[in-house]
Amino acid sequence: MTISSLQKARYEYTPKLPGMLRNGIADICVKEGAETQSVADQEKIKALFPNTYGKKEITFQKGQNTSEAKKQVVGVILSGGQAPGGHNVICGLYDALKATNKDNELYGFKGGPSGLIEDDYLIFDDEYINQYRNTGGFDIIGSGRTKLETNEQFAVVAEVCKKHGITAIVIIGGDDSNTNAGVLAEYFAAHNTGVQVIGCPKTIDGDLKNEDIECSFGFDTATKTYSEIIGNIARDANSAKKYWHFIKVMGRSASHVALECALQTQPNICLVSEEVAEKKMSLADITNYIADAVEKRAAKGMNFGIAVIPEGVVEFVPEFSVLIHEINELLAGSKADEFNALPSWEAKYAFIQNGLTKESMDVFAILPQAIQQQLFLDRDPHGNVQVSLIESEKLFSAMVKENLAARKAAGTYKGKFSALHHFLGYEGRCAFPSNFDSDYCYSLGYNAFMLIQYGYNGYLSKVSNLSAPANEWVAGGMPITKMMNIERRHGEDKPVIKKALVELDGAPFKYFEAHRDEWAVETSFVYPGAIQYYGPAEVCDATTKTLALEHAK
Ligand code: FBP
Repeated sequence: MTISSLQKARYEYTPKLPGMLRNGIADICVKEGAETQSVADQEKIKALFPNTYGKKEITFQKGQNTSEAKKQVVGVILSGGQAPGGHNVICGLYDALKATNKDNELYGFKGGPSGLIEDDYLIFDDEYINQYRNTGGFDIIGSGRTKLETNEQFAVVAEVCKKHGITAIVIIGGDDSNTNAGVLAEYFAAHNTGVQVIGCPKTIDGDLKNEDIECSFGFDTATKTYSEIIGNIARDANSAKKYWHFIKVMGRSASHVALECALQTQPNICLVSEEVAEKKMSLADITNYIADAVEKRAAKGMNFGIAVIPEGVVEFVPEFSVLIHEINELLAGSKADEFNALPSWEAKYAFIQNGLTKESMDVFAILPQAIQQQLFLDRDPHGNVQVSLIESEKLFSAMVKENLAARKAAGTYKGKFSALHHFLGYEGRCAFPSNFDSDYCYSLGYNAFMLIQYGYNGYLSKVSNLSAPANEWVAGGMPITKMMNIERRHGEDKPVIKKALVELDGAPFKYFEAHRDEWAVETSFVYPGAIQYYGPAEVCDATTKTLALEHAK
């Protein structure tokens, strides 16, 4: 296998562990804290998790290891979208497991949760694992989006565990996967399987975050990668001075990624979906907001700029989500076939006009035709509009263009508007993890094994105090049930870990809000450059602005 010189150098990098995990396995002891309660709906969650509810929060400390000496056979899966650092979670887990007892074994189930159901696995050894240290990607065992959530699936998993003598499963995933990890832990406990379950918080979207989990891994590297690219585009814009760049960034629902990139690069515009929803902004409001900035900059001779658009924004525009809902209804069942059989776009348009309410038709009518067609063509297997595929960067630039044409006709705008479009997502999900993510992930994995070794079940590996140097990080675990509340999902009440959206009264948004009017009109771009792996700590170990602002005293 040919490898790059950076890859080779990264193999040699030693990830930094929290101070209390540094003295070797024999010197790690447990401190149990208070019993916990779920963040809401305590009675309901307690009833659903009789065996795993209310357990104590735990922290590791330096001190004599008092865990039981028994052979551990651990299974691990990666679940959902890729996030930089996943390999290091597995490396940390493996190293702690082998350092505890060289006969311990680590099984990697392939392709995500389905690997566990299908019993498709490999057993890690030094030679295999060493090729993945400090590298991006999930290709070490692959990932997948199968949900592990039914009792039938749990029963199969229990059989697979029994067959291999597996004592614990580690699930590396986002809010949904960790919710399911909690449900699986309860199932295992209720059925006396003796198998433990530990979760690790992953997702570049940054929306698995709460008072216990300061951030999910991968967010640091992905946002730094996108910010590098946005900064490079901004510098090109400022050099050529002739284009407005509309840049959509990943983040299926929450806008943490867009906001972090804005804090790093200071673009002229950054939409925040949560604000759009809170202020009930319409497409016209958003268009006007962007066009105002274009006009003001044009008046200063600056016919260029940067607008950052979060991937999920259109779903947060109230009138747009009503439209999507009506379209889903309009094409439900056999009506989709009727629609598809219509011979021309004109005939389809008439069908749509007939089926939508006047309010939704008004919204539909102002969309550029390419977006109108996209809403009816790109549909998921259930026939629903795939909102994440809507090219919102093109939608807003087309609407701004039209708006500016009207302003030109009215004589208020005399500039030139030429737009280019970008979508940043896959560019960052498998980047070489930053030092932060390399260290954080390795620590999460190492810590996950300590939780297993001390017999905990239904816990999320927790590493906190993350804005301080790694030596001061705090390692421990939190019961997953503590993070749960009841939400309505697919018409049913379900216990779930709450997805964290951007808080409009939180420090990162407040900072952005205080500066955005200036950034909109002036050219205040910041060019973060590429992630640095070697060099001064203030460059290489810097956390995200989000984390720094959230932790600022
Ligand atoms: P996870 O929540 O599973 O980590 O995935 C996040 C994400 O990267 C989103 O930002 C994006 O919308 C989605 O995955 C895309 O996933 P896919 O490539 O499977 O369509």
